[in-house]
Amino acid sequence: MARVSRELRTQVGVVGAGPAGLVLSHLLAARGIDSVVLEDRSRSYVEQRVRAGVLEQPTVELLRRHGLAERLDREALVHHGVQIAVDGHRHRIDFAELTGKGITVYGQQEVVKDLIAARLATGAPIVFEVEDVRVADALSDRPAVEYVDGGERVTLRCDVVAGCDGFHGVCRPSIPAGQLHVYDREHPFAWLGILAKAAPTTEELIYSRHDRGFALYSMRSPEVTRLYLQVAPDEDIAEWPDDRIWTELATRLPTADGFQLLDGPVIEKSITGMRSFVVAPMRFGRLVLAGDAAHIVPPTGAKGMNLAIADVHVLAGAIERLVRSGDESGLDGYSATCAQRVWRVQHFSWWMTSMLHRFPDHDDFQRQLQRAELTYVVNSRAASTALAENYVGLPFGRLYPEEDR
Ligand code: RFL
Ligand code: PHB
Repeated sequence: MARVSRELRTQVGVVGAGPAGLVLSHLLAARGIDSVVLEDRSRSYVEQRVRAGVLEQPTVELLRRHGLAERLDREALVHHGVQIAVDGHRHRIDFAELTGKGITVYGQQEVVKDLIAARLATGAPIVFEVEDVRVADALSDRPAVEYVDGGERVTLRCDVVAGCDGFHGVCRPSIPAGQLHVYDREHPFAWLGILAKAAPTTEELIYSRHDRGFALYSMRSPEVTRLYLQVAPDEDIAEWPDDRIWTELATRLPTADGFQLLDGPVIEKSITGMRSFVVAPMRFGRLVLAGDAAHIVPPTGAKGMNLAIADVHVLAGAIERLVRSGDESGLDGYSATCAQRVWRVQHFSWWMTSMLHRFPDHDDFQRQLQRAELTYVVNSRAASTALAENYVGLPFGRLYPEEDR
């Protein structure tokens, strides 16, 4: 049992040391605003957690502007296009030509490592392995995060609590039922992802539509490949020994132009369900939600981490206004400003998902429609440009400033 004890004070209590919470803490520090980041896992756990790999250009530019991209600029892979395979035929979407931009392939855990190291180097706090985290007094102007640290109960009193604790965190559920509108859709498949010690045999990602289901070829470095297979939503990972995974990938990925898969030892293996989820508003009094705590997209558009960072870009400005001059207008507008991008990205992620996966309830008619759409997208310059523009990332900030709603 925790002893009753300390009360601490900061300007912003940040719950969660994922991309949203860590980037927020840096954006606040750059504005001279203090924060404490609270994380319920250990440092090594969050630094090892394998997840996203694709950074949009606006994400990379933001990290660079804040001096957080030094290792990224040395080690990351910059891609100028993406490949889409339709039934064994490969097409290239040329981002550079269509948008003048590109994407950066750099593991989320590498971003997290860099953000943690940079914050700790300045002496700013991240408290790992906190327990029993709760949000208190969200409707007052002195909200708090209560938690247990090393057996001691702490009350962290703040001006704002930022709920950056992901989909399974405690901040969103601490908002009373009825205050949030929930939009939720589960998709009828999951992704089985592996990291393999095998040199990538192509320079760009390949998204592959195949009658047996979707497959994705990605990478992390010149030595490590990242691969995904569409599987059933309730798939048991024990049913997928490595040789079954390689056989399935070797069926779904090869293309008529000779692309071949190179296998190697599997270093990591996991299954992720696919969901589209949004809550609105992303605020309850002085508790604000950002990133996966407020919304989830299926990973087909490679958007989740980028969207989390776009949220906190807006949030940092809103918090600055509040703490500098007591002006709540930024917080008042936060959810509506984010909603435009959230729904744009939801649509893009759903669209990519719907074009590329095998749907268990689709009949031949729907399969032909799906093929027709994908074939159009890869052959039409206008449609390819729409895909490319969304994939490389729409500029941060309010998406459509003239749409005043
Ligand atoms: P995170 O990363 O989940 O971080 C939340 C943090 O909060 C901690 N936490 C708590 N801390 C304190 N108290 C509590 N009670 C807490 N409960 C939880 C957690 O331990 C964690 O450290 O959320 P954040 O920061 O919003 O970031 C979101 C991204 O992680 C997520 O959207 C992406 O990983 C999604 N995603 C992708 N995004 C991209 O932009 N590009 C991609 O290529 C991409 N690929 C992917 C993905 C996600 C995947 N999976 C595994 C879901 C591929 C996959 C397979
Ligand atoms: C990844 O490299 O992990 C990755 C790439 C593209 C996606 C999702 C994940 O759409």
